[in-house]
Amino acid sequence: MQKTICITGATSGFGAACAERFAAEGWRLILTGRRADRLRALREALSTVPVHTVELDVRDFKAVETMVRDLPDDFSTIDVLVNNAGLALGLEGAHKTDIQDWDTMIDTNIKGLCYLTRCILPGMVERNQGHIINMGSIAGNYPYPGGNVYGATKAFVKQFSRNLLTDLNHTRVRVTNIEPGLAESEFSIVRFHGDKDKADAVYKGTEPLRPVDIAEIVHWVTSVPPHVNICTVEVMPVCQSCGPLAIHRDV
Ligand code: NDP
Ligand code: 8X3
Repeated sequence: MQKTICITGATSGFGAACAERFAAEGWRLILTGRRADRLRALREALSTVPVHTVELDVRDFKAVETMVRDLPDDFSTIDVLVNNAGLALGLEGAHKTDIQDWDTMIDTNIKGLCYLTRCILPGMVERNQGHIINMGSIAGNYPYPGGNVYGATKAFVKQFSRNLLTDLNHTRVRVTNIEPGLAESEFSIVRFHGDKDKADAVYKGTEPLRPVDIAEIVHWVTSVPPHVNICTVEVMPVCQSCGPLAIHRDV
């Protein structure tokens, strides 16, 4: 039976790579994002499988509800939801940051992820089958200067994923939190509000993770036997590690 995957934030980076990866396996795709031109291009590029695209801002609960309610029959049984849409904005200290950036990250990375989950999960529970894959981050595990609210949203994703597993313990629905480290996509361009030079500097002299690496992991967690739940995958490029604790000395 052809399976159906719903991927949020499919218009770029990890989401687009996941769409390609699952298309190659013959899955039915529900692809969402705000950029209509990118969705159109995906539909054309992935025409070997059935693709349903929805222009969707995950921060809009009513739109999320409508999307799920109005899915064409062929796409209405979602086997896997990849809660991938998300972003970091800014790298300022908490005393300088733009409050709107904080609001946008909270609304997208936390509330948007909750909205999709809340609307799609009932069908999975009813069918006693499904998989929610959340895109967390190492930023939810390790603090770094300027990571303030972004890292905190990803810490939310970690605990939400764990709590979901307890709610779903009586079902066969699986939940996975994937926590990537440094990965090159449009992530840093977005973080630095379109400053491409600043974004490029993040990856200079490194061999970062690529979106295809993450797509491979997303595919792997779905492909283990149904009684196995990969709860968390933390993944960094070889060139990255955790830093030592910092001590400021007044000397
Ligand atoms: P990209 O910027 O390349 O992709 C982000 C995607 O999210 C885009 O498709 C964008 O689509 C979508 N998106 C953003 N805001 C919204 C919104 N309000 N509604 C709907 N879609 C939205 O970044 P990545 O692929 O790297 O990031 C994907 C996820 O991975 C994010 O959650 C990010 O936090 C996480 N992550 C990234 C890491 C990295 O280093 N790159 C590391 C760890 C985690 P559109 O603009 O068309 O709406
Ligand atoms: C993205 C990784 O280190 O830029 O979540 O926060 S990091």
